[in-house]
Amino acid sequence: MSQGTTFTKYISDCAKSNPEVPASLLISVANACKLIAKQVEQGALAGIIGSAGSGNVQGETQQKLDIISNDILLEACGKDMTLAAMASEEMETIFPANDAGQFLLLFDPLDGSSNIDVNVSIGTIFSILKKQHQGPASEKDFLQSGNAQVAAGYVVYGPQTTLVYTTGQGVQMFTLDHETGEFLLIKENIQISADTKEFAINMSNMRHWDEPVKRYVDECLAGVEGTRQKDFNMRWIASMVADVHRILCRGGVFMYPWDKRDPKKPGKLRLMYEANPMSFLIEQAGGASVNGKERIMSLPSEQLHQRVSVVLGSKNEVDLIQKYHLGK
Ligand code: AHM
Ligand code: MG
Repeated sequence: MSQGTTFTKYISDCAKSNPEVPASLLISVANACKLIAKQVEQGALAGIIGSAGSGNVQGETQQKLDIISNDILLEACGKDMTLAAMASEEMETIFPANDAGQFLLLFDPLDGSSNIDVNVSIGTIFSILKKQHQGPASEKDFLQSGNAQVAAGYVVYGPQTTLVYTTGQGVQMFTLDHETGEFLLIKENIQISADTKEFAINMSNMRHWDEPVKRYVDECLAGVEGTRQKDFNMRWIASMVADVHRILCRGGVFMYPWDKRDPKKPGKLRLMYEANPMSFLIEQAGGASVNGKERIMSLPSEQLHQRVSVVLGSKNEVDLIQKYHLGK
C-alpha cells in the first residue's frame, strides 16, 4: 500500500483479505495510544509527572502515567465488542470486557516508566490472543504461548509517535500525523539485517551476569583486536520499546538476561506483554528471539505476570549468543 495510507484503512483492507485480522481491536488500541500520546506530550502541564504513590503486583512503584495509560486502554478498548477481556502489567488479574468477544488483549500500558520524568522515549506494548471458547474469559484463557498471538505491536512515544504492528504478515510502521490525528504508513515489511555491530544491555549489571552473556559482551568489547574482528557500538535506552524500535530500524541485539541479583527470577521482563509481542515483531522482521537456550514464543505460559530472560534482534548475533548458552 502507498506511503501515507491511514492505519485504519490499512487494517480494514487487510481484514478484507484475511478475516482473522482483529481489525476493530487494533484500531481501538491505536486510538487509545493517541490519547496516551497527548498526555505524554503535555507532561508536567497535564500533571502526569511523578510517582502515583502506589505499587503494582510485581512490587514496582507505579508512576502517575502508568495508571493513566492503563485507564485509557481499559476505557477505549473495553467498548470494543470483539474484545472479551484484558490483562495488564499494572493489574493483578484480568479485566472483563464483553463476554461475546473473541479476542484477549494484553498490554504493558507504559513501558520504560523510569524515563517518564526525564523526557526520554517510552511506549505501549500490546499482544492479542484468540479466546478458545464461547462465554466469559478467565485468567487461564490468557495462558497461551507466544506462538498463539494473532497480532502484536507497540507505540513508541519519542520525537515521533510511531505505531509498529504485525498480524503474522510482516511488520508495518506508521507515524502519528498531529495535523490529521491519523497514524500514516511510513514503512512496510520491515526486515532486520542478520549481522550487526551494535548491542544493547544494562552494563551496570555485568558483575551479576552468567558466563555466556559475559563471554559475548567481552568479545564485543575486544573489538577489531578480538575474536569478532570488528568494533561494536553500545546503546541502552532503558525503554524496551525504544531499544526494539532502534533494532527494527537499523539492526542490533537487545539483552535483558537472567542475573545473579535475584537468582529465583528468570529475568526482569515479562513474557506475556513484553517478551512475546516483541519476539513476534522481531521474528516477523527476520530476526530471532530466545531466553538464552530456547525460542521465547515456544515457551509455555504459566502465569500472567511470569518473567523471562530476553535476547533478541539480528539473527546471526542471537544465534551466536544462543550457541554460547548451549555450551557450544
Ligand atoms: P517497566 O515495564 O516497569 O518500564 O520495566 C521494563 C523496562 C524495559 O523497558 C527496559 O528494557 C528495562 O525495564 C530497563 O531496566 P533497567 O532500568 O534495569 O536497565
Ligand atoms: Mg511498564
